[in-house]
Amino acid sequence: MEIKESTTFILPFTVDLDLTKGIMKNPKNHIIRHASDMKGYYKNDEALKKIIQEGDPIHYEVFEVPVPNEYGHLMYCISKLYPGKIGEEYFMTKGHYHTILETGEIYLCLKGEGYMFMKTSDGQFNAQRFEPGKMVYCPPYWAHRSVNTSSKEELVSFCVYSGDAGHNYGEIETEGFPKRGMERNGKCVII
Ligand code: PAN
Ligand code: ZN
Repeated sequence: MEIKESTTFILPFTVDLDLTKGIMKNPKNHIIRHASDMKGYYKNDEALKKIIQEGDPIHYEVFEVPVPNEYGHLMYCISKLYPGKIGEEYFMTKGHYHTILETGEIYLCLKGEGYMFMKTSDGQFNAQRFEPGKMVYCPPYWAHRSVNTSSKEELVSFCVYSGDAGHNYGEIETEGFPKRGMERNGKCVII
């Protein structure tokens, strides 16, 4: 067997997921983002400040058992985005491009409802619906963010992407997405 320098040889393993709770058991990394980690992302800064002052609730969680960050390996995680709104805008993840732009990602929705918002650096925008059993394919070159449009349920997805993809948050942090998920008359409008 020839082992390439680019791709570390590791032993096979199994991971336990709890699909009803939307968690990975014994994750090695557990990222928790609170409302206070989302400064500058929402349209209504004042509404965000108020929510931070009123207890700074958890916004979303990511559970990972990481593999080598290398070509050939497949990174995977569970992403759990809580329901809520900042003003009229539904809770969302920060969103990012992959550092290696030419790497895509699969999101399998396990629970809840919402959208995957995607955009390209030349201004294209695309929104795909999340419902349990729907798999959204985020192709290479597209930045992506999840939006939870439920009033009561978490949006839980299982994600798989290339081990060497990396995350680039900088551009989304400053430029955002061309559209937002807003509640109008009890429904989500993308404007
Ligand atoms: C996902 C995201 C996860 C959290 O695992 O990292 O949903 O969203 P942010 O990274 O935008 O905070 C993914 O797309 N990984 O590549
Ligand atoms: Zn990603």
